[in-house]
Amino acid sequence: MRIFQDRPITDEDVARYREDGFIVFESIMTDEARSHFIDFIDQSPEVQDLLNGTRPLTHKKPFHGSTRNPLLNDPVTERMVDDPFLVEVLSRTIGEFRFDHAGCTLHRPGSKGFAWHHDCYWGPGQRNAYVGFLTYLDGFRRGDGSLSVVRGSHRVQNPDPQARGAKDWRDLTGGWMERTGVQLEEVHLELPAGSVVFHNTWNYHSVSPKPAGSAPRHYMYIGYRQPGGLFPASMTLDEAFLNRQSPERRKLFERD
Ligand SMILES: O=C(O)CCC(=O)C(=O)O
Repeated sequence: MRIFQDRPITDEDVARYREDGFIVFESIMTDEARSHFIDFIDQSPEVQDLLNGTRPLTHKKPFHGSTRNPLLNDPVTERMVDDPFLVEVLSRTIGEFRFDHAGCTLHRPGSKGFAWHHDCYWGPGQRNAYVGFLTYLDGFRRGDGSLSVVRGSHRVQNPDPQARGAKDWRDLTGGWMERTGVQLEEVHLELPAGSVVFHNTWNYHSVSPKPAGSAPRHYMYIGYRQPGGLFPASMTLDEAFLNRQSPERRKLFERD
């Protein structure tokens, strides 16, 4: 099964990543791979529990069903980690890279979305790049679980974890625009099915709520980092998984 369409990474893409902190690849995933991942999400026990109402009601995000680690439970995800398209994006933007984590989620109508935040929290002395592929299996219309990003905000790098949950990204930048004179710009995306947003995790982003009556949203994430330190969400992979990887491939999963 091919996972991504052929799409060379251009110098313009790389320049956009450096300037904006993200690159949008519209409809880049093949329909076959999209259907596969949608079925994987729908059939996962966690999502089934959510849909059948058998999940405890006290759960923090009652409208989200996150699946088991897709990397350990789905051979196509296992293959996707070093898919030639992802490898080219990563090599051209951050150079050497390691797998960091992966996840799949079902967002149901009624879910609240996510307030402005970034996903990068470096430890002391840590400066390795941390990036991810946000994958929208069904795509989205603006205002219906849609992603907004702040162009150029990867430069701010405000490590304050309190940034999470603040109402407006301007509150999170700690006066960065005033200090530097560089204007940041909010971009509200609308994407067709199978689109991928590759982002620097310092980029501020938010997700709009999903209105009642809208279709469920199938979302997939795969994160990578340069060697140089783990992040809070970095995944530990089990021995059985690591043992079946070739020696060259094991490098991808090193925890350096
Ligand atoms: O669901 C999305 O579109 C993005 C999710 C997100 O903001 C995050 O995982 O940090």
